[in-house]
Amino acid sequence: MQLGAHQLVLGSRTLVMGILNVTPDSFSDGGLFLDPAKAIDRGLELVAQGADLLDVGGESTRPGAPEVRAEDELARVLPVIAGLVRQCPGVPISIDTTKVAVAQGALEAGAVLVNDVSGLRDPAMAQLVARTGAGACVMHMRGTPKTMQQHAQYADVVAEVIAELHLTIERAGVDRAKLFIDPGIGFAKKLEHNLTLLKNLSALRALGLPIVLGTSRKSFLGTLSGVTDPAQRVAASVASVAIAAVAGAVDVARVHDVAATRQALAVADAIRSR
Ligand code: HH2
Repeated sequence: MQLGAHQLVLGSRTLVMGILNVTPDSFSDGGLFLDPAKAIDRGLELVAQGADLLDVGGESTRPGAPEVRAEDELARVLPVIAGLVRQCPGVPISIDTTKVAVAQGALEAGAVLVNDVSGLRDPAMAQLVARTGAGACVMHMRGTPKTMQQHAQYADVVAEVIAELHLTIERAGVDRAKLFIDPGIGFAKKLEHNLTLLKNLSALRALGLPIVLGTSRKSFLGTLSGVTDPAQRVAASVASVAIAAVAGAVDVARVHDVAATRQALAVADAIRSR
């Protein structure tokens, strides 16, 4: 996939998208990288650990997170994106936002992919992506981060997620050559839904688009493992990605713990390609 000047090779190994949250309140790393210099250093560290892309976000999407004004979100992410584009020009930068103004500012600063957890729901976001030729990740969610857990009701979670992603993509009308899809683990999903989706993730291949998977440090892993501190859920996170990779159901793993994930994926990808 061509993203700006970057050529992403999909399919030969699972790529790793390093998470860079420039927020005071993200569920696992809030406040650690709010200072732009610290965030840029963290981005460089993730690249040194083997991140193929960096996903920069200025607003937490954890359930019930307060909304951030576009100008505040821009003030958080722009210096970080500009710094990373300057210091690691070979690494594509993604902007994790649902706001058109933030996506536009980020693209102008050198980001090449819009990671929108609302799935390009705002027609202006879809138009921005279409007009600029940026890449986009369309994630499945119902409602908003504030309301999503009320919508976690499914008769057949896999079929419904596929059907809703299909509808969203059709409605957005953007170039499929630049699109990723994402099942939205933890977004309008209960434990049972996350597990069923993970077990059947390769069913999403029916949509014919590369798959991004974000399980990293999420609360369902805490429920399963009994580990309450999200930062300590590295083994559980890595296991979930490796299992999906062996099944050939993930193209890009969105993770906080890049080094550990790359180590596991070296094994998982080798097994998958037998
Ligand atoms: N998960 C989060 C945020 N953005 N984007 C995609 N495509 N897929 C995901 O699963 C996903 C996402 C939530 O994780 P995190 O960024 O670590 O936390 P917070 O939203 O609290 O900043």
